[in-house]
Amino acid sequence: MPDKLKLKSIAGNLTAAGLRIGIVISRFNSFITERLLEGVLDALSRTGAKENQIEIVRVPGAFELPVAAKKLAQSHKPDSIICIGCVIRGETSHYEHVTTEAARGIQLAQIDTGVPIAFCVLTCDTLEQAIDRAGLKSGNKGFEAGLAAVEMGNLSRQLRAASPPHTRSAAPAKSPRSRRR
Ligand code: INI
Repeated sequence: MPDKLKLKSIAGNLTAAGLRIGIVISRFNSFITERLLEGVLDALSRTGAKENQIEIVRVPGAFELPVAAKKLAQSHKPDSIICIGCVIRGETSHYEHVTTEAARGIQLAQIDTGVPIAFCVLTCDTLEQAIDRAGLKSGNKGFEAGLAAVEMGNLSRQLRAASPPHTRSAAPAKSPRSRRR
């Protein structure tokens, strides 16, 4: 990279102070989703969130996560949302439909509303895999999603506030009159 370019980059920090966070959690496989919720809340409290900054919405299954997340984003306008679910592969093709539509719907909801939505939906072949990812062997995926939500909430705030690069200048521009002299 040439020495003379001093490029500014923007990244969200991991401080939850002042952020409003929504959580949408599915009751299906609640044995797993409640553990993921514990991981999310751990990340939020370690980054400084207080109870009055967090709102929890419950839905029947992962298939219902997108519509609830979208409505929450539109009505309460949180800084970010975390969708929590767990889909375990069964004998039928139901699994494929639920996982595909949950992922697609959550992506559409965040693109349509502009509110970042962390994807904390486990898609597993077995219950054992789900247990591992909800805090046993592979850490708690809820914790990762909580951190992502805090980072993206802060990034969104900064992007809303930041002026685009071409409007910034290192030194104030001289007026045409003073340049003529
Ligand atoms: N919902 C889940 O969240 N996880 C699953 O594993 C699951 N399976 O396997 O069926 C599941 N199904 C329910 C679905 O999300 C809807 O709630 C239901 O189809 C009603 O719309």
